[in-house]
Amino acid sequence: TIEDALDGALARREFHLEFQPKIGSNGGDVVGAEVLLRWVHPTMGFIPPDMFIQTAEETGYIESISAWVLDATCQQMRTWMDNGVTDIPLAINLSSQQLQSPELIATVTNTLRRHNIPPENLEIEITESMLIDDFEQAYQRLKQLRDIGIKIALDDFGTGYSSLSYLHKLEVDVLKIDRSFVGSLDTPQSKTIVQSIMTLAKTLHLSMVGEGVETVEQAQFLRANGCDEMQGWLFAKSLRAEDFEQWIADSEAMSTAARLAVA
Ligand code: G
Ligand code: G
Ligand code: MN
Repeated sequence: TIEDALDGALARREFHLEFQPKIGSNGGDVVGAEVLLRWVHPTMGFIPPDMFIQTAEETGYIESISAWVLDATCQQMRTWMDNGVTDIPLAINLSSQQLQSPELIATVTNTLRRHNIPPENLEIEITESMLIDDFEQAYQRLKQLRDIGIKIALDDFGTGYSSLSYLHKLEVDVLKIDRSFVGSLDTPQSKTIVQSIMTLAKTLHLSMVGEGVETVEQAQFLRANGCDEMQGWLFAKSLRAEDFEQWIADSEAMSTAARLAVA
């Protein structure tokens, strides 16, 4: 069903992007946003990425969908810069197939150039599982992206293989600590794990993002332990472009408790 529905979905404009703000732990500035792909099918309604990304990879539709995500992201950045809305960097999620695609570097370079976006404004999120199949290949691709000036974030950190040798060799810029740890911060065990990951990140001079922050207590714990940035429903859900603009413009958009936690 998904496979049939994907056929022509892009041309029928069934996809849109949403943006989830990343908040600086000290001061509460909006320091970036993650771009999340959304698919609203005319009869089936909202279909989350977890339900179609794999099928899109298996059927080859991922190629055009990913190119669209990258293009629409850069176009949105250009619009926001031109209109003085914001010049924060945007982070896109990459699928494992894209990382293996020989065209990745050219596509990224051309898209950035077409929209006149500095490479520093684009961040790419990858997961550890994407490195398993062909590490050497992935390593070379990521190195090329970094050489261009694009930042690389390791997403869902702690859930995959969390191999220290990968971390050592890869030279990523950002570690995103998985929301399963943040969500269970009420246990001493989780606290210790999160603290250990943050120590690791600090030692390796990586920037840390806490994902899935939902409560003031979680935000306070992350901040007290040196986590640089946070993302989660405590601050904002993912928002459509026009809602994101409103959210940015409205200094009261975050709850008082959320603002105090990062003040
Ligand atoms: O917020 P959400 O439920 O949409 O995210 C579910 C998963 O889908 C996350 O792991 C996220 O990384 C992934 N995802 C979201 N947008 C994209 C995208 O544009 N491309 C790829 N490959 N994955 C995405
Ligand atoms: O795997 P990745 O980190 O790219 O996935 C992002 C996913 O996390 C998206 O599905 C997004 O909607 C979801 N998300 C973002 N903030 C929160 C949060 O505070 N709580 C929960 N439960 N999910 C969140
Ligand atoms: Mn992500």
